[in-house]
Amino acid sequence: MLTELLVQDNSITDPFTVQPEVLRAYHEDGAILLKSVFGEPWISDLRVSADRSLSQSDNYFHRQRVWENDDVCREFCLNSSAPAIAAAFMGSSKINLLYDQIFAKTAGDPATPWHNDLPYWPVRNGRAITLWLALDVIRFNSGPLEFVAGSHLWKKWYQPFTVKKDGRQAAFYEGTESAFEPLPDFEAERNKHRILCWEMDPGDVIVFDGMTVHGAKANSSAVMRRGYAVRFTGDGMTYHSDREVNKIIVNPHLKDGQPLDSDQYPAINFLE
Ligand SMILES: O=C(O)CCC(=O)C(=O)O
Repeated sequence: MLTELLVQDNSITDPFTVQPEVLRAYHEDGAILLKSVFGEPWISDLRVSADRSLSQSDNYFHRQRVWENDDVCREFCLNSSAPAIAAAFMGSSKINLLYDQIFAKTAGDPATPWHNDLPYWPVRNGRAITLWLALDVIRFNSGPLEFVAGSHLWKKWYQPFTVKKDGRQAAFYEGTESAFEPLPDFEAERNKHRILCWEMDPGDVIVFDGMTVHGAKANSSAVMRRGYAVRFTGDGMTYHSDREVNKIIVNPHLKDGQPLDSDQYPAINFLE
């Protein structure tokens, strides 16, 4: 197994500027760790939001579209430096918030299966990115994310699947509109790939491309790990309603091919 344990200080000095070497590494690998991006009170406030929203859910593994009913998450998604970071990594002057998602792995929870995200999302024809913010200390034994370096460049739309309440893989979606590729057994073929995996401290962010194959290790520690994922799309992305897949994030007010701008996917503009 090739696991790259990078300890980097990819801190963003100005939210609108990412150092060229950081951007280059992101474009090559499809994922990068940024250290100490967010501090207090974001972390404490988002932990409260995460716990509240997960406790209202019958699914303690994850919860989607939290920002629409939570002021802290709304502020983070729309008015923190998160949108500017997403815009800088995508090279977009206008982005849309697609949705946000809280993830928790309690002690003993299983691995998150390998997948890439864009096949689950009702969007096409542009770039998408996730900012995944650590809300807890995340060590190699407490469910860190893992990424197949460079897999975003393969342009493979892997067959999406449903998950059980603890995040384990359930059935593949059937009857989806798009022709998806069969999902390889990435776990079995780990040593064919360069796998990126980082320990994280609260406030660290992993930025990753919507096409990068990723998963997360099991939480074999005694402590919970929570993460907050915010998904943005870049210039030119349009709506595409594959209603079989992830019904929670489709937008009934949009038609296929339309720009995403809407109450559900708010646009955020940056001066060029
Ligand atoms: O936190 C996890 O276990 C999974 C995260 C993930 O798959 C994602 O953010 O797309």
